[in-house]
Amino acid sequence: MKTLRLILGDQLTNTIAALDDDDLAADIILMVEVADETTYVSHHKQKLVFILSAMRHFAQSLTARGLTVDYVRLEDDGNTGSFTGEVARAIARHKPSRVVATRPSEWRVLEAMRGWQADFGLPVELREDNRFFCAEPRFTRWAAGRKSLRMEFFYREMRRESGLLMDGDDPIGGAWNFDAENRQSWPKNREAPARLRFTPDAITTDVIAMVERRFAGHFGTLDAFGWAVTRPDALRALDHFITDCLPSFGDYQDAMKTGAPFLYHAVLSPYLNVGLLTAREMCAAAEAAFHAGAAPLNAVEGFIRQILGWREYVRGIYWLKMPDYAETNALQAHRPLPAFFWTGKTDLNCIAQVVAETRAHAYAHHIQRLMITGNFALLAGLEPRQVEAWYLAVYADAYEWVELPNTHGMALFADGGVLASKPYAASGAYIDRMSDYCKGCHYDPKVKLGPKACPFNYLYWNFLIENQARLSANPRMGMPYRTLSAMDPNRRSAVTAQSTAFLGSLGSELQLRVPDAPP
Ligand code: FAD
Ligand code: DLZ
Ligand code: SF4
Repeated sequence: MKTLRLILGDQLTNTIAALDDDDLAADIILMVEVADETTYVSHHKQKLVFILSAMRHFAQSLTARGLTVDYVRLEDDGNTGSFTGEVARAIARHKPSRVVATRPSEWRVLEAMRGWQADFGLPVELREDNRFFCAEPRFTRWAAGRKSLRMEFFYREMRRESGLLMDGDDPIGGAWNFDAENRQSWPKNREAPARLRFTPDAITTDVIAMVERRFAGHFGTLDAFGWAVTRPDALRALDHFITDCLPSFGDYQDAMKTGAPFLYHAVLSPYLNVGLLTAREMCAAAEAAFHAGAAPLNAVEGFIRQILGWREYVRGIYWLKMPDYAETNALQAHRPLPAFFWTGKTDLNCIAQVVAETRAHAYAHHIQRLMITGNFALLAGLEPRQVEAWYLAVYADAYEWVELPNTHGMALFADGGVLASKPYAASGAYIDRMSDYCKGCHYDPKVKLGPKACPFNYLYWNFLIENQARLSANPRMGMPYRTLSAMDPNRRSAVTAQSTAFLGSLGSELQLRVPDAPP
């Protein structure tokens, strides 16, 4: 039976479910570059180059395995621009008896695929994505009947089921979580380690030229493109992280330093999310480093928790709650995204630094995303949909299944507390403690009101005032609301007045998006 096997751009794994059969000799493997995917948000240029080049290299590796690959490029004649259109054309070309695919990672693509069997008049088999520790039904079972879906409890079950860092039924080291040791700021004279980057080969160079030509108006630069685009290179990046960075990963996980975007972070999420690396092998490599005495428990547990805990958990929440999840706006935030999210032109130095690094690398680490841009968007009451479109566009690792819960739930509290027990709201003092950004800033994090006051300071109190009816009953917000109620009424009015003036001066989103057409 001749089968058409579809592999999407984030399914670049040799053992992907759609290829899981004994005899693939008569089959056609279909991979398609389509305008729908390259333009549903204004993807960072590096994200486009990374995905398209990784797809082309993956197709080459399948051909080298002796498989037949039908690869459609973005600029090929007749390209319809959609997955549905390209599968229809491939069916007409190859006349298969059935189509096999792995379930897509995003809701909008699954919605389109659900109609294929009827549209094409032949069997379409969608297989469970086997690259996650926790299959969707398993997460649904975990969530059933629970009042609160906190990550920590889910994580413990995943530890038990995977056996990672376990000593029989107990966690190695006697605790599930060593975060108390993981909150250090960056020491003054410490240098961040050099990171492995990869020189573009001929395939990547071709894609860079195409992206520069076709997506000139998209956010980001390609000057520093150094992402791995093959599995062997992604494995080298993993090896480098485990040896040179993992030992200090935990200690400085929350630190931020000007001009040093990566610190001891893995910088592996783009590879993991497209399938060049797997979650199991990343966790196993970290665990092996611990058992070999090469990395301490606080670092290894912290790293494994990000993948086995957070990553699996946000995916579970996404599929449990979509499509309604994306529609909520629990804090009724409606202000437009300021243009400086795209231009970086702002005198708030922390934001300017994070946007500049994002533009240069299509990367920012978790605390930059959560506590700088995310915190600002939360305090300023920016419209969730606009903020989410920004996060989905600008990071090389961004796919809705992982971006949306992190932005909508964790950063913006737009889900009303499904994911986080309280909003991650912080004033300038937090940013000053965890970074060196404030030293180069026009504003002063110690000043609360007036022209030199850090905007995060008055916006923090203004956020509490604006959301008093929605948040004051939250037991974890008791302390800030008690402080607010003790605030001098004149001071409270001054906070509101300065916040209103500041928010009124923000302006709105620049339209950077250009039509996906060659000049
Ligand atoms: P490290 O900090 O070194 O962590 C190791 C790995 O753990 C990562 O590679 C990643 O796969 C995983 N991980 C860590 N934190 C999370 C998390 N909260 N959710 C899921 N996986 C996690 N991550 C994405 O992969 N794609 C996104 O689109 C994305 N959007 C985000 C948006 C916001 C507002 C926030 C606050 C976080 C977002 N994250 C996203 C999570 C996290 O910031 C990135 O996974 C991380 O910064 C990737 O860099 P790294 O590989 O150096 O990670
Ligand atoms: C993100 C992306 C981009 C930019 N381009 C493509 C593409 O041309 N072809 C493709 O198969 N996948 C691409 N992707 C990844 C898809 O958006 C991703 O696989 C789906 O959203 C999964 O639901
Ligand atoms: Fe950001 Fe405020 Fe620090 Fe400036 S002073 S860098 S705005 S936190």
